[in-house]
Amino acid sequence: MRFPLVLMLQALWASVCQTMQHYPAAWGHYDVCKSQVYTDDGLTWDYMACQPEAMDMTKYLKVSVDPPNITCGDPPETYCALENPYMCNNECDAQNEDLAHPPELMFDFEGRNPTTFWQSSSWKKYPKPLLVNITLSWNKTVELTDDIVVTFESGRPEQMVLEKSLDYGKTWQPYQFYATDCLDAFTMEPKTVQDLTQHTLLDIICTEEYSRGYVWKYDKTVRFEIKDRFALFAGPRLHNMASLYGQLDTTKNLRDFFTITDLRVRLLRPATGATMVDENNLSRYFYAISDIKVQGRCKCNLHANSCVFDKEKLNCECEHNTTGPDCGRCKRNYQGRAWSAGSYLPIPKGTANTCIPSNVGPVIRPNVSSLGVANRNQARVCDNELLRCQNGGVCLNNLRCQCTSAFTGLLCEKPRCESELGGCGGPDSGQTALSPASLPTLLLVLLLGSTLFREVSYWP
Ligand SMILES: [Ca+2]
Repeated sequence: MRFPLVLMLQALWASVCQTMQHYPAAWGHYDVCKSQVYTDDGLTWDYMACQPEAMDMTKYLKVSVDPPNITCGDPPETYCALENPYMCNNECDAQNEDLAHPPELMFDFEGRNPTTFWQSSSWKKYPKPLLVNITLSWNKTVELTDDIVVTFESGRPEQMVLEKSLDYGKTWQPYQFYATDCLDAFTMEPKTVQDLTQHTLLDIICTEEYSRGYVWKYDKTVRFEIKDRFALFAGPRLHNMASLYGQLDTTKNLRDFFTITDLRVRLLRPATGATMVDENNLSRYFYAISDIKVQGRCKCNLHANSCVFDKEKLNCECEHNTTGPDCGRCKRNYQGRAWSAGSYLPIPKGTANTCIPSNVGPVIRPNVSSLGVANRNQARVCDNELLRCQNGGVCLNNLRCQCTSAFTGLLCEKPRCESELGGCGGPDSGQTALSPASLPTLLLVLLLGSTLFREVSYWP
């Protein structure tokens, strides 16, 4: 009875493997950190490079606006429409919830009508510049995966800079300059992202694309184009992510370019809609932003596939015996070799570069109080909750199964008597690889594999 079942499973496994070869993109997700595989030595863990899914990062940020009193409404103020200086009935009052425009309204759920937005005081101190910094802080390294999009409720500013920090706001670098006239504002030649090449991808440009006149009432967004930059390596529809991953892996500058801890929008000059500022109607000039989109993922150095928001902070749930907010170091007792980030290469599963025990072959001291206590970051051979040692075996410190006398193998899956008698082929024959006791585990492996079939909807 056993033989046909073995053949059937082998055929199933072969077809699963074959199918997966046709879906390399699904593997390119890097969404699994480890899986159990069956080798001649029994069940062992196979470790892979892994990363959390991309998500809406605006749910996890702290926003600050500087100068602090620049938000409108304290004292209450009225505004004129930019298009019509005689329509001055828009009111802002910080004390009245319906008329207040606090910074949080840049990150609330959009889709309601009318839109909700943050708004600055108007340009009452003209000709002194109306300067506002909006800083978004994650207190965590984040890798951007999609365009940053700022949607204005006012006219788009005539001059602004988007900046980034990689050291929690200590130092700042420009990401992109925006102006109606780049030469005049920043003495930079105007460019667009389409002018960039693989060799100039890291160049900081000034663009006039997003600052054109307020008359285009529906041109409300200012964009920092992440995907167009990815496309320089991955192709126009990002179909060749392997090429991008390969570049990210080998070029630290490129990786760092898309990595941030903070973003800062520096608003330098509001929309005026004309060459002259109308000094009699300064209530026309202000900034208002209804929405800011930032998509990204926690940077976990390819050592975690999830990131949790706990105590107001994002933290990677580190695997591969690593620890720290970015899985940036080896755990205690796992410093057998220097820490190293995981690698996207070779495509598609990458290299985990796990931390290994300080003393290879850790001394296991069975300790009654620690039996079955799961250390969630540790590489587990067995687990009393999920992957129970079989045939009466007991899991010791998640590191090995203590088998009863009749069984052997990593999970006590091999009948000892049969192997001694030569009846079940012995542990080295390979026949035991599909013994009935190991079938549930093989099915688990198949099940895990099948979860990787999901289609890629956007950059992973
Ligand atoms: Ca809003």
